[in-house]
Amino acid sequence: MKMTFRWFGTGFDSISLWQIRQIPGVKGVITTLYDSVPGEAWDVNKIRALKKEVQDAGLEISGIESVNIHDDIKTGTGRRDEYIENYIKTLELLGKEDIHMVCYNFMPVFDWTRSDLAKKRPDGSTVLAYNQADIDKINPEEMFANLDKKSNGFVLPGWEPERMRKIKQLFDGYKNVDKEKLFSNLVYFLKAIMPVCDKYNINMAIHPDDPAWPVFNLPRIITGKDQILRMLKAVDNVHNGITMCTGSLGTNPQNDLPDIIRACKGRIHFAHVRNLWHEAPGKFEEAAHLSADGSFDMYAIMKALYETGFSGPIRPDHGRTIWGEVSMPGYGLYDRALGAAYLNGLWEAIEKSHRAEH
Ligand code: CS2
Ligand code: MN
Repeated sequence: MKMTFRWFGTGFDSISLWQIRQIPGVKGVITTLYDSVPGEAWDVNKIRALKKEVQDAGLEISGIESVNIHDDIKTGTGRRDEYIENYIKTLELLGKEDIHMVCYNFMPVFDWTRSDLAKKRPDGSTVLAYNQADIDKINPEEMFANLDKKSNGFVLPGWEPERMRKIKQLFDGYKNVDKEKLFSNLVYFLKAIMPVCDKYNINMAIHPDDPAWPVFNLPRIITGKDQILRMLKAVDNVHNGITMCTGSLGTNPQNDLPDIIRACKGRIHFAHVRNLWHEAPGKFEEAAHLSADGSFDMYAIMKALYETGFSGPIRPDHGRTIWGEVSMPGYGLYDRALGAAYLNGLWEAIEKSHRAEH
């Protein structure tokens, strides 16, 4: 594995590259052109400038999170081919700049959903949390307004205000799109982009749905082991892979995370490793990365990654807000740096005990 850190770019992130460079073991960043609009082809000069900025700071771009997908591709309208063409152009530019991993998601309308961005824990830290009962009481506009108020002034990934202003129209587009339709639109998209991925050796890494069940009656298709294996098989090319996001798949306690890792051997191109604490069905909060702080066995997760030969970028995921930091919720420096150090520690121990045994 290669330890990395998510960075939204100068002007969008409260953290700078020099801070990231000082986290032990972090070699690269996972970044994006944060102000790019889904559906548009990226600008080569902006990609090059980003790459230079990262390299000048002594780091590398280890992958892109995300190149977002236009809703017309997800719903399969007459314009999808045009947007897919643009996506292919972007992939081509990234490949030429020696960037070989792209994370994306296929969630309708919005990315991850939470009911609270700053739930207070007994130690005074705050975390992102989800309670289905709270979500059931509100509509998507209200949820967006609540989240926006608590975002500390940062644009949340996947919750760009321009898109959210069109939320009704976006929902309308999904009226006739059920799970099967969404799945076949994903397969259509993947088949169309595989040739450029083959040519430039780009690993596509779909991010699981978060939470791993339908929200606001919108279909969700990347929710567990069977669904993932079906997707991998439908386009059986090594460049069609996944982001193993423990925090997203783990929202459903039925998902056995180490088992999913083993089942997807060779097709995991990126890993988001974080912990959650399950309070009750449909009610969870994000925890520190440490196993003892949440519901997951982080050692078993890292061991499964190690034993399946995972060699891609990995990053700590959402962290708690601690020590008075003000940042994009989930994306502060302190707790994610603690997370990276902890994951590095687990990995070192697993690696050394394997070597001693063999
Ligand atoms: C991320 C997602 O913050 C998060 O939860 O893991 O927003 C992720 O970047 C996207 O779903 C990938 O497209
Ligand atoms: Mn994730």
